[in-house]
Amino acid sequence: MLLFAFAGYHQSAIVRGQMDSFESDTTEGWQIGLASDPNAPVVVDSGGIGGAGDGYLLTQSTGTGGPGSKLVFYNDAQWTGNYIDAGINLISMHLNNLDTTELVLRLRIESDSGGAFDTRDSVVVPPMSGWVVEQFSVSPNAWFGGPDVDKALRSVNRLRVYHGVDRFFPPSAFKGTLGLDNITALGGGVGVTPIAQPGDLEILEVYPNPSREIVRLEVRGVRSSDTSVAVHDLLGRHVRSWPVTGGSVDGLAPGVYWIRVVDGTAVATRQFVVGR
Ligand SMILES: [Ca+2]
Repeated sequence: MLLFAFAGYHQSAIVRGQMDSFESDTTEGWQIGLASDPNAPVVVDSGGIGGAGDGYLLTQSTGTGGPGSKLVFYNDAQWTGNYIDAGINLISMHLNNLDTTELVLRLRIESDSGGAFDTRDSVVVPPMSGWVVEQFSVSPNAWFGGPDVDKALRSVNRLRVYHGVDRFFPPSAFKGTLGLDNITALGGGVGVTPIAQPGDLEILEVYPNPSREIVRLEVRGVRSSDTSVAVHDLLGRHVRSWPVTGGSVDGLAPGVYWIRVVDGTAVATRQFVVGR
């Protein structure tokens, strides 16, 4: 499946549709900065949202003071770059709170030229949650900080994920254990205007939507002969492969799904609904 062909390969700047799935035995650049720290993120090769054999990223903090006391980790590789031009307005993650304290998660971007910003809204993950799917808005109005959010989003040097009850960084020491999987950069989310360049790969139409039998797609910007369409459920499971013109939803449970079109190195995603 083409999706896995990209696992383990990372460009140096963000691209719409990129996904960290932790199937390559590396943390895919997620770190806390100290290789010697006992609580640096690690990859667990089984027990992700897909169950046995599905790898995920495990992060921990002690809450006792000193290195590794706070649940804060970051990436300064494939999650850097220009979020505006890449058309990214959501970051989706599969999360599993493996401890007995509620997690209040936020994102932080740091830019050498635009300053540092934290997400206004947090994602709350209940104690011992099991795997859940959450999305962070990364649109310009999702952030507070300073001085220049547009400049920061165009030149992100570091993306952090952290537990912080208050909107202050760095957060307090905290004892937590969090699993993450399928960290995905999305554009064109519900209620958000997609930012597209003319000629970019884009799913223009999904119809009918909601769909019951056959879904037809209108895709703009296909340039290569190596194009695939995959359908995923909200848990990230691959449930269908279609030609670029669309396909059948026969047998799929009613609910929300993602369509992911891959054309060479370009990726476009869009949500649709399977009706009853
Ligand atoms: Ca995985």
